[in-house]
Amino acid sequence: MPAVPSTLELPSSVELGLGQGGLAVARVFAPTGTAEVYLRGAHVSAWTPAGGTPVIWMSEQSEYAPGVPLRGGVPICFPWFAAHPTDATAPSHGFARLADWQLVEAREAGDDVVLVFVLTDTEASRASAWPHRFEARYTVTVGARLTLALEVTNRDTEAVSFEEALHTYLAVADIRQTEVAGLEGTPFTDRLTGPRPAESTPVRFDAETDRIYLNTPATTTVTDASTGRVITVAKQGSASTVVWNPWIDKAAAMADFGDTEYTGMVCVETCNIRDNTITLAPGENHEISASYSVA
Ligand code: TA6
Repeated sequence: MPAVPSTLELPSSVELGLGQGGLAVARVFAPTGTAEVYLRGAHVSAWTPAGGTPVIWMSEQSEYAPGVPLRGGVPICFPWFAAHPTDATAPSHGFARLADWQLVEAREAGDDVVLVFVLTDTEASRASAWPHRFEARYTVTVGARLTLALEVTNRDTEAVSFEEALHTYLAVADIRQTEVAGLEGTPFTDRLTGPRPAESTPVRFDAETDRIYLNTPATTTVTDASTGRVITVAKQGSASTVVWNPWIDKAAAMADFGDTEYTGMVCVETCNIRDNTITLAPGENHEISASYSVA
């Protein structure tokens, strides 16, 4: 399937080219911000608001090879989150981030640029651990804000359930001076130590942190005390949030993650996972979205 329909007209603010590893990439030059999106996984790998510094983080060690997800940016986790519950051979975080999405629309909207990517079921996906007919439509709006919206439609003749996450890696100057606020009062599951009671203070980082918050619509803020930058993550259609930093040992254990890179990133993930799994009747659709802004 061609990654871009030959009939697609691109505005002058959008260029299609080859990125790292020879992978197809769409580069966006809006007056209010720039961005890059690899067609592999419809993977946002960069977003910088005009006059600002990069907000999306990518590892210097990321691989750009078939079958290997990019490390950093905004991986789309679909139709399951983390390990598949029953199939140990299934890829972590689902197959969507490993698939080639099709760029079907590129247009200017005021000072913003809008890209729309589509992924539908394939013979490979139907043979996977999730044998369903679906359409996923991902709208990336680039400007002074970055807005990501994933709409999934059940194209099957039976009800379908799935997990989803916009697994966003945000750039910070120093994780040890960073806090994530907005989840106070919400209990969570620490993937390392199990269910934990709600905390009354923002999340701070002094060790590997991997927290799943369920049943929360909360907007979160990432405050980087060393630069004073505040990134706001506002979400719609999402009941779960994951906060992750691998810290020292896990960073060292990942070949596509530099040993000291953990200090420069934090994942704030906009999800519907675990108890917040989505179920759609035939023909039904659901949209999850996240909007990032910087002050
Ligand atoms: O979102 C947190 C998490 O589930 C962590 O446990 C860690 O595995 C991370 O995702 C990255 O997963 P990946 O499959 O991209 O290496």
